Amino acid sequence: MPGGASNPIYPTGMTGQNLSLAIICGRNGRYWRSARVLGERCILPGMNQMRGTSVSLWDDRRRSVSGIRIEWGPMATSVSKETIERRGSEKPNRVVSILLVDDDPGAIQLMGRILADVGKLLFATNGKDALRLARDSTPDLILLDAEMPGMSGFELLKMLKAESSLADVPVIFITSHIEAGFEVSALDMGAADFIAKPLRSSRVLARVRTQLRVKHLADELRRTATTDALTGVANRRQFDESLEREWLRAKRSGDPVSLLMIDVDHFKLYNDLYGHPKGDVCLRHVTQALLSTCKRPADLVARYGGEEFMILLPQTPRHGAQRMAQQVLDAVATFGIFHEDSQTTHYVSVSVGIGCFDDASACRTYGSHALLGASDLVRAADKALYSAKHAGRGQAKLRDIGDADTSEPATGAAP
Ligand code: GH3
Ligand code: MG
Ligand code: MG
Ligand code: MG
Repeated sequence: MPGGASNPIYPTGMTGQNLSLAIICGRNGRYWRSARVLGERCILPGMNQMRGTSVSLWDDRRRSVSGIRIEWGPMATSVSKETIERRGSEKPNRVVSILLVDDDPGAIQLMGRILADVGKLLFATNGKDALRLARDSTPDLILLDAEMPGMSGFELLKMLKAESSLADVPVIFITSHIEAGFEVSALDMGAADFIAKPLRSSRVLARVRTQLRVKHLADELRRTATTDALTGVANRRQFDESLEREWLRAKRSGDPVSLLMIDVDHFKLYNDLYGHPKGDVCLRHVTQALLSTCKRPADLVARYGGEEFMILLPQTPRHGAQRMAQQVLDAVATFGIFHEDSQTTHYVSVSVGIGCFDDASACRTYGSHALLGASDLVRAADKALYSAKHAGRGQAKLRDIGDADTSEPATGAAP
């Protein structure tokens, strides 16, 4: 392996060409990336030093490119076998945040000192400020004084529990009341725990740490219940819930909504040729490609099942969805995952079915969309996908929600 750390890969005389790069890691790994030759330099998206690896370049017809000089060195960003396998399940380490609410600044100072090393602390001396801070930052835990002028701790607790985004934030009540009845009503209202004043640092720390542990486990449980284990994106359950919500919203507001159903082409052949574990890595790469096309926070990428994915596009009319579909096709092609047995291209490709509901939907004009459901949008996308497969794969087709059950032909997806 050529080892000059400062030597990039220089194909010669290949300017403007797309090449595939095989990276062979030790005995058991082989990854394909597409590379574009700009000037003299071979640009490899997402590549950096990979120690102990060798590389080869191939042209579009899978011939080893002759007359080129391949040297190895650091490139722009890094990808390693571990990185590829971890992709999709990565989660950055997050600092916990705790909101302290008490009308007595002395009590806040004391709690602040006790909890200084536990996480990021936020403070409020009345219920109104506390509610605003909680809405803005969704803390991991709230320590709440029961007796405050204006909005009491009990009133604030009731409001927190009524907001879906804050209902799961544990609240520890702090009070000088020590009667059992007081404690029971706080717990009945949804408080997670109870600490009596005067505050002792060991007791506060132990109770806070316990609640943070429970909260972490509950968050993990929620995450795994809604996340696809292989790819890290939303699973079928989360997709179904989001689609239902967005469809009801679109029906009510009249906003458009579109759906891309994406299916990997000839994926059975990919598994047959390279084996299931490589097939899994390929699905992760396809997921990365799909994620790279989503720019808006409301867009949702989900694994629908097997090698089928969905991208839910709220407030997106058909021309926007058509543009997105083209970006999806391009993004998957840019990954340049070699698929020698594909009957479409020699790389992994996808077909896309677009289902849409927007101003151009005839059902809107006649008001019949009131009778349609979220499943009609899925059926429209599914039928469009079938047309894309039938037309030769590696392309997108579009179908209006109103045509989910008609024999109207799907339209091509060029924006
Ligand atoms: P088409 O172009 O018509 O979609 O053909 P296809 O081969 O992609 O479709 P088919 O439905 O015949 O095969 C889908 C394959 O996807 C078969 C199955 O083994 C594979 N698959 C489904 N889920 C997974 C998975 O989680 N990992 C891997 N490696 N393969 C999977
Ligand atoms: Mg007080
Ligand atoms: Mg399929
Ligand atoms: Mg398929």
